[in-house]
Amino acid sequence: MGLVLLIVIWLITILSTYFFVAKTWWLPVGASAAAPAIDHHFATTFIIMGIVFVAAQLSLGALVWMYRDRKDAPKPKYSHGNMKMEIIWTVLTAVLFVGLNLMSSSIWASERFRAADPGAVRVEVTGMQFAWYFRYPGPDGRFGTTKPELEDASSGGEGALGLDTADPASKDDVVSGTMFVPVNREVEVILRAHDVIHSLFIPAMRFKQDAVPGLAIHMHFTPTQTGEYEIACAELCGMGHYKMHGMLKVVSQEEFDQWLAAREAEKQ
Ligand SMILES: [Cu+2]
Repeated sequence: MGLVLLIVIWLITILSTYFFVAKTWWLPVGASAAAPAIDHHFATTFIIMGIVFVAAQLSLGALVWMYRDRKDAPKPKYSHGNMKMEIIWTVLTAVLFVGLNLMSSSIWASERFRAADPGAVRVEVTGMQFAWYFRYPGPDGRFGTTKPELEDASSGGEGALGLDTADPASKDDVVSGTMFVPVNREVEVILRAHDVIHSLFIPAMRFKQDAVPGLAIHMHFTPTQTGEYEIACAELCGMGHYKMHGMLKVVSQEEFDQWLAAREAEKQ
């Protein structure tokens, strides 16, 4: 029985490790400025944790076999544990955990705590059950007022956001169901939620941030490759969570200007 367990434990360990080493299911393309640093940190974490995982599982299998039930086995002894060992692995785990956090904190800070470039494209992203809306301030550079009493999710677009058309600043606001941004320019995301907590997740941008009702959370990222990328909601936000899906289109500055101008024209 000890041998069977040893084989099962080692097989699971080797098989699961293989998929990570062979990168069978790996990250999608990283198309933002922060992607290389994030991926590097991700890989470092995986290698360190992978070594710990493989070592722990291999010794588990070996110990199961070494201490299997045998006729001539020595009598089992009760152990109170080993204080020294407890301290060593608790400290090691703490150092590893805190160290990995410190190593990555500058990446997080660069997208969250550093203010966005003055020339960044500002996009207000609103999550609601179960859609994402993207609002651009238009030529005046100001977002118009939104009012909760004007919100009507069924009307979609501006109506869903509760845009107050009486406010002059709202006249040129553009609301879209698809996120358009120009390539190689910083995008300042102003993240909001209407109802529950959602999470804006754009895997190709290595971007993920919760949207919390009552807060306007500022984050920024810089797309470096044109293309179409998936947007998902990464917070279990209700029955329709699975279909809370959107698209990010990273285009040239020219195409972006044309798109925005066309949306403005539609409004007139
Ligand atoms: Cu959601």
